[in-house]
Amino acid sequence: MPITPQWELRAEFARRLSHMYGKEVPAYTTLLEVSQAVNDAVLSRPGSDAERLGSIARVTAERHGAIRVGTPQEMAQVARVFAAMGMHPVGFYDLREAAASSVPVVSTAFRPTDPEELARNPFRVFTSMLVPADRRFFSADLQRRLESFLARRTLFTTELLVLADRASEYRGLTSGDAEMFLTLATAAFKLSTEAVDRAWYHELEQVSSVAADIGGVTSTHINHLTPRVLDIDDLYARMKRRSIDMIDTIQGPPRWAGPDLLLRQTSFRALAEPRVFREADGSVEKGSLRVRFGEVEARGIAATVRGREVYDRLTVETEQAVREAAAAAPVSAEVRNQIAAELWNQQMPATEQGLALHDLAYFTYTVNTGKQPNGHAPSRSLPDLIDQGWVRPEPIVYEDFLPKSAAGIFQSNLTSDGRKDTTQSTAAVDAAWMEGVLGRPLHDPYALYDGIRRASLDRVATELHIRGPIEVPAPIATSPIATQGVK
Ligand code: OOG
Ligand code: NI
Repeated sequence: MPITPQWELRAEFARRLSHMYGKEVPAYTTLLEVSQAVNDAVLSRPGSDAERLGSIARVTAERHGAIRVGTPQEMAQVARVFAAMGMHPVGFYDLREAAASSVPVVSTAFRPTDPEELARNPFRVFTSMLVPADRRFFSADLQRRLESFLARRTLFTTELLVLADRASEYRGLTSGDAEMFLTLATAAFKLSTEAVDRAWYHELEQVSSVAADIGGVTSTHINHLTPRVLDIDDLYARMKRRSIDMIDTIQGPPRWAGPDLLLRQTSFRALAEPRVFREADGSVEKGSLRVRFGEVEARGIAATVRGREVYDRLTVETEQAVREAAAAAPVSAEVRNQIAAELWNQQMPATEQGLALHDLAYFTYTVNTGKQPNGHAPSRSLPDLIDQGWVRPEPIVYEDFLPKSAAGIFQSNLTSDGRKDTTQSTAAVDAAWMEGVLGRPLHDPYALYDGIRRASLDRVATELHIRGPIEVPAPIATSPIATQGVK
């Protein structure tokens, strides 16, 4: 019987979610149209090397989703549903720390990890789970009531989970099973029409609107779906011209002289959506909630641990310089970008060659066939091989997220700041704990990028007859995920 492979399940799931979300949130459809126009415009620029960071077929279909769940059991079930489609947990993000307002969640992202799978369809889902045990947000009494509310709900049917496990075991499903799996999986993320208990929702909203969105209702839903664009500054300008209420800034690196690095994101305000509420007297009333929004992103080259350190330092320096400038005059988004770009232009090499040479970003390497041996044998040092022109770098796309930007996205769309009592103890929740919840390996993003680079260097060593492994510069620190969770 013909088998629908996992990547086709993933691509079709992304298509169906996109279709469903477009019907639920019409502004998303506008965003897709504008994104497409931006990408077409970039590709038609003379000498465009836009496809250096992914084929246009990949980029056009590329989305990330965001979902939020309440309990370790729900997180473990989500992991089974995504594993069916070849999406595995990568990275640990502690939004409780990264956000200034009340965001009581920790997160990971489910995504393909192999380069071939990413090229087929890179769909990824940023997945957050509540931490009701964290006393900075929840009292013991509220924790107990929240956990018992969550324990009574079922997000994923047994039928869906059985099909998911079957897909993982056989690396795909027969066409009948595939259709059923996709129908059930998509439906699990549809906005529910069930009545929301007004008092309960409101009580949680006092603590955090994210807590209310997750634990105030008996189902889950896709929070946003994000297309990828090749020029996010152009997209931002076009959306503003259409009078769409965008957040103030593009988060992440600035527009600067060098190539796109990591991730730049921006979003527009949550839209009020009609929902039904159950009142204290048992009556049912119509109302609305503003929890979902639109987001768009531009992806750049993955940074190494060293590059990430420079990025984090530049982010801090930018904040400081913006604060200083703001003391004299209000700082517009444009001025903010100028301040950041100036720092970047001073401190970050502005070419792929420079980023590779200083081990700031990840590349795969191929033998430079134009290179004439000049009497010297190629050395085993990667910087020497780059510097002497033996190898050519090809960028590896950043496939993950940035906790500060994620916190900014959460925050910019909250209906209230909520409460956070920083004098209370935190719940000890880290990457190792998350791995236990998931019941499967939690991948370290740096290790994945490193593995892709290493495989290419091993091929180069064979071709150039270099004995022993090619040496990359020693990292200056261990990977952040191994120590304190991805910062
Ligand atoms: C997730 C926010 C993070 C991103 O792109 O950084 C995110 C959420 O709002 O649930 O999606
Ligand atoms: Ni997002």
